[in-house]
Amino acid sequence: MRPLSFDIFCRVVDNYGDIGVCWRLARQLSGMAGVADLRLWVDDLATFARIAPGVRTGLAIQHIDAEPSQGLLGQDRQPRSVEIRHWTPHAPLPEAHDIVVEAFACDPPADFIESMVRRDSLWINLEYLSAEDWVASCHAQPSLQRNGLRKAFFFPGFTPGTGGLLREADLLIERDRWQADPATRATLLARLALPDTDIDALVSGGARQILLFCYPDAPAQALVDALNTQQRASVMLVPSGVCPGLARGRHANVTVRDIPFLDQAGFDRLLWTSDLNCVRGEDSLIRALWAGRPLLWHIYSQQDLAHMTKLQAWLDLSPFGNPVRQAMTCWNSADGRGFSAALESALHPSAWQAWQAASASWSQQLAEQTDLATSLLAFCAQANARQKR
Ligand code: TRH
Repeated sequence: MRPLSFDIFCRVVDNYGDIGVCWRLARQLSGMAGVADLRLWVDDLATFARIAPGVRTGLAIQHIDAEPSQGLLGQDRQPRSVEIRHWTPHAPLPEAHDIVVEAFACDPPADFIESMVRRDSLWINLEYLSAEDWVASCHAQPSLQRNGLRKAFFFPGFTPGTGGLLREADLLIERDRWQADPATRATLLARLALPDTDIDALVSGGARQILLFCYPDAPAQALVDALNTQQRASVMLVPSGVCPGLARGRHANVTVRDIPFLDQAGFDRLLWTSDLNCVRGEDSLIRALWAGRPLLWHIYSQQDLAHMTKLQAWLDLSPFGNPVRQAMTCWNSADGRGFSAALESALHPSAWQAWQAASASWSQQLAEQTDLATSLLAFCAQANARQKR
């Protein structure tokens, strides 16, 4: 079968999740044997550059390294690059590729759709992540288009019958190798420009490393309060600009520090070295699951509390015990008092051990599912083969 070429369209609505998911998908697909050319169209290069520092904001077309993470990855990496197109109203539009992925219903330009008709491209709408039951029944369903184009909805998901989760080949092996080498952690912490006292506390003083990546309404002070009930000190790492209402510096036994944004590979490594990962949205949740460490999810809020139904569906699938579920429900309801009490219970030594074990085994279990990029490529290859018959 001939390799397939891809266009991926990404509109940054807000935050980093739209480009986070598309960049990860583009990088993974571009390294796969069944994929020929790949273009990633992005309307907001400034946001993209925060998670991929190689991106230049003034360029209409550029090729950037798919796996940068300066100094943190092994030397045996083959450099791979991805073609980035700045998607503006006047961007020149080449002929469409075999497969056109629009992320989160972002609407490719009308002239480009005409080119898709000429090419008979397969049109994929990559949907948002949800653990709700209905996802499997809607996944991969065709949607007939008046212009004759074949279009399908592709849903990521946690269960068989969905498109799966983004996970690079050998990610967990790489994670285990990284976690087994303490020197790598020290290199990463040094890159965050933390004071030596914090690095010592984390590397040799037994302090708990907490990553705090949440939306502004998370009861972050209650997290600090709960950690302060513990004998073990904590160092909380907060990506710059996140949770501006939380004072930086010492809060008794908890130290809160700003850290710079990392590229995605560096961010993964930060998750792999933290004891508790507070993550948000869509992509950082999945990466924290692959870290196999305790996590607190701050879900992206939606109208009419639709996000609480999504959160419950995900908690129902999870192997977590009651205090953890309760903590996550309160974290997402801005219920600081309820959150502190639940988290204190979840940090009790036996509950903490159970949380750690459940996190590690869920990660392993989810990794048995086919990953999203592999499922997507297989789906596209099959659809194209059927079309040719
Ligand atoms: O930034 P987010 O809140 O994005 C959100 C969600 O995706 C939400 O579902 C969506 O509707 C909305 O955007 C439009 O959280 P998320 O999804 O975790 O994306 C963050 C991305 O940023 C992820 O790819 C990880 C990356 N990242 C880095 O690469 N380096 C960093 O230092 C940090 C903090 C994040």
